[in-house]
Amino acid sequence: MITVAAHPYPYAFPPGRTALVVIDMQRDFVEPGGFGAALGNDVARLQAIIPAVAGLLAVFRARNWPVIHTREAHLPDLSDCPPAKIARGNASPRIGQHGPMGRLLVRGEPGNQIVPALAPMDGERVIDKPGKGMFWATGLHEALRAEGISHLVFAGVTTEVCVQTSMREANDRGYECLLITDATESYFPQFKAATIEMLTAQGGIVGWAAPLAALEAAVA
Ligand code: TIU
Repeated sequence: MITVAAHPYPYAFPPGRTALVVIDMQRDFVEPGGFGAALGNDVARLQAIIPAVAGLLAVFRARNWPVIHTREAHLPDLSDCPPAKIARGNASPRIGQHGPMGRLLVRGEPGNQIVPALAPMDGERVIDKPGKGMFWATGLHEALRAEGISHLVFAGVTTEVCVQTSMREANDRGYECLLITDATESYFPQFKAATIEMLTAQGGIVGWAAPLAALEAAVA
């Protein structure tokens, strides 16, 4: 086991049974003209974590530990997108409509691709998920169980939406979860802080949190 200095207490993980999950570092959320911007958000905050996420990817890739990337993505006919989700937020443009990076949150569109600096490498799993959580309608739990994965390290955006939902889904399925605090971000700094506090309160009710440096020190 490798032990990371984490909050609320040290996080121990077994190499080989631990995967990195990078949530939704796609142009739709991180670049101007995407879905995040269409909802009225300033995307600059999210761009700032790209170097930390790259550093986290480097830790896992250097050791050939499994890496999973997710994208929030719908089928071109939107048959996997509930009408309530399309209507929500009164965004302009909406999910499925055209923006400067193609149709918003639609599989295969330029805006749906992971930012080039964090592009998936051969052999890394890429999950297109129709929901905020990574287990809803993806089959991912069955795949991870078959591979013996028991621990998940989380990064990506946004902290309180897709990252938190995925970490809660993972916790309910029995995974031991660590969130890397400088490799996740929200459009709202207060929501990021509150999310980390909520996930780790009550003795780590959902999981642990630690900065990238703590993980790097633990694996060195
Ligand atoms: N709006 C927002 O904060 N997030 C999302 O819609 N999706 C993800 O977090 N990926």
